[in-house]
Amino acid sequence: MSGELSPIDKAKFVAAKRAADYVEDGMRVGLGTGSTAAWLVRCLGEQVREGGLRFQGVPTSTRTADLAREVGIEVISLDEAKWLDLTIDGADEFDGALNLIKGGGGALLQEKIVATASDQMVVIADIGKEVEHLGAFPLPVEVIPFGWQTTQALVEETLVSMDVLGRQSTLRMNGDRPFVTDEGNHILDLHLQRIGNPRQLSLVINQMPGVVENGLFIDICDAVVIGYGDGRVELR
Ligand code: ABF
Repeated sequence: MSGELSPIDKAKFVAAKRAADYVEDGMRVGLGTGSTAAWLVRCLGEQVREGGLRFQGVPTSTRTADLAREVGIEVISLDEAKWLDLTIDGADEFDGALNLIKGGGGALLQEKIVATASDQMVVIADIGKEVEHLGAFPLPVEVIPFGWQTTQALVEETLVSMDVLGRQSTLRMNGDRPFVTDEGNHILDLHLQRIGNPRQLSLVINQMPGVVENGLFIDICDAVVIGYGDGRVELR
């Protein structure tokens, strides 16, 4: 399945393949979004088709739902599952405390709901996602379309009193139109460079009217499976 891969894709593939070992018969599993999570879904599909693995998957986006069905995974909704044994998902950054920035793929809201409803969350990532301090990757904040510019101004104003280096934000675009999430919302990307206190920032951002959720995952991730371009895998 992996053929001839570039080092970055190999790193994603080996992390995903190792994390697939966490999935056992009878489990209900949250399936993440993004290119690393897509490798996971393909690996699990192969095990379902050829190895007889039986589990139910709860996708975190329409993209992942489509892929999961295509590779033969039984897909159910979160409300059908009610609670999950495990979620495996990618990330944009992770730090030493296993706090994360997610949402570069635009699916942070479903990803956070699904991960929070799971006994265990395992992140799969290439080593390039590891950081000392979160924030070099722009922090995605999902906002409702109504009055989004007012929400953006409020967010930027509030950042003045936060322990961050940058304060600019941009509306995520899809061509010449605002990007629209699976829930019909927009995304503001906050260019903070360095987040001194991710927990406090997350709480403050989520209190603002117009904000639906932000991409900081604090105390949600239990383990990170890290892939390297030479095929090595490491567990944090
Ligand atoms: C999802 O996909 C995200 O939360 C994150 O934004 C992104 C990571 O993408 P990739 O695996 O393609 O780097 O997991």
